[in-house]
Amino acid sequence: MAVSRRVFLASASALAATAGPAAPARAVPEDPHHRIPVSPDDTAEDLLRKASRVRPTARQIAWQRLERTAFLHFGVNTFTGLEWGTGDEDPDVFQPAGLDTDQWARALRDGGFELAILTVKHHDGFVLHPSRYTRHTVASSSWRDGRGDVLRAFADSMRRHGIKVGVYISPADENQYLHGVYANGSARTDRTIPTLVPGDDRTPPRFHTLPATDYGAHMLNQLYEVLTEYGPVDEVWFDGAQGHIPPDKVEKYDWDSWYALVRELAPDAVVAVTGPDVRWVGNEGGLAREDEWSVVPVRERDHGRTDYALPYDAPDMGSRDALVAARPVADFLQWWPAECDVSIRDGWFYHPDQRPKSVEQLTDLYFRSVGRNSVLLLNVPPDTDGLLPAADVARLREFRERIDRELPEDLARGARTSRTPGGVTVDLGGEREVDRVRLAEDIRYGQQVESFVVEAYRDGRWTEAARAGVIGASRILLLPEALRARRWRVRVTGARGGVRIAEFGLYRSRV
Ligand code: FUL
Repeated sequence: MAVSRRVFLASASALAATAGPAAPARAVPEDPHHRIPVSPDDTAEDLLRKASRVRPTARQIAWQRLERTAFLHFGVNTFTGLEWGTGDEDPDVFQPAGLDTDQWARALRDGGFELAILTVKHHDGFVLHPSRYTRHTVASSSWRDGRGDVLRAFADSMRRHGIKVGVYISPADENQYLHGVYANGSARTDRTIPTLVPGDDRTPPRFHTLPATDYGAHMLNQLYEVLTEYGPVDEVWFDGAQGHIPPDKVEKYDWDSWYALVRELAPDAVVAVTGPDVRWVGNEGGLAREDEWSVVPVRERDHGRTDYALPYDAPDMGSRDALVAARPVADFLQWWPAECDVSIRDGWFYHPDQRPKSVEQLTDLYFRSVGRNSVLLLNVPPDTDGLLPAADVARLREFRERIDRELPEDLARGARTSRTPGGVTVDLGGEREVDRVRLAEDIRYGQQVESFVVEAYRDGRWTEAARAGVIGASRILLLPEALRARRWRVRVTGARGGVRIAEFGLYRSRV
């Protein structure tokens, strides 16, 4: 696998987790370096100094190393053909007769994926496990006589195949709207989680008291089920959508309470997208910016929600200019690395008339996400049989094989390496042809590099091979043509603070 092949010059060992007690709910307890307060009075130099001091949490470091992660959109929409359901579907439409989550896991493993996120609940409110808190679930379908549990099968299969488990739990819930729970205008009051129901035989080690609306409590109870009954979870993915409810209705999400419960029950999980740990890159095409910063200016909104200080799709999220542009509105500079979500097909859910993207398209997406300091989140939707379609399975394997050929053996592995304050030089011991360069900063010390050049020693002098901006956790450069040289170096030409290069890999592609 590409991840294990990567050579780190300084290994990024795990830091201690920083989870805190869940109750009472409050803004997410974090390492003080995860985000640093800023004010409109800060000078440009103050902002730069603070940006240089921001650090990732242990769970973010682990997440940024995953490289390739997968999304599985699966639910009633798979059977109705919709992308957004209505909440009043007949649960009996859900009939994945041939469900085989081991087939999903094998295909994802073969595609080089390290984590997979299942839509446990999409905006329609249909839940893929037999929840105690709604009847819009697999248990109301005649599939497997109402005893089916897709979340259980998914989580077990992924772990059996060494893939980490993530859950998508839509905050928007059309079904709960129809039942008068979602957006019902109820007050935010203290709730006891889990809320036991008649016949409930759970004996929780402790109950959590968290402020929430009626619907907020419903979400908390669902989170409690998912995070206590299905083993360890490594990513909780919250969308920000409100669903198709009348414009005068709104559910003000209890983000602080939801985050506090996740931290308590799944301390290693990153909370993604509408969450403090992982930032949506700003498009659903899987494309990161050329210079993608993990340290970005943010605002804190609505019960602790991390929000962009600049527009979510601003072309520049974190340069010196961006820090200054955000100054009037920013509350913090935060470690908020980008995740690039995109579907292998046009839709998020399976539609028989759609086809998977080509290997060339997927490879291009890889270089524009993983190659640009981001994590790729590729959606591969299961079909109405409950299987990943054969064409997609084949495409995933071809994709992984192609990346293996794009970045085969690292020629710099084991090479003589010398370090200077401004860079790293490697001596390959003999002339080698190189056309791909992979770099990483040791992000335990933040993201510092603003510009750098890669040079090859040719004809008695250092010659520029490539020039770029940020590095971060992962930067891959494609050289316009293969160059032959014995000595190679990376020279940092602009930085915010002390730079530690963790990886300087040199490759000759075989494509
Ligand atoms: C969006 C949702 O509305 C889509 O249906 C999909 O789940 C995507 C990943 O996030 O905001």
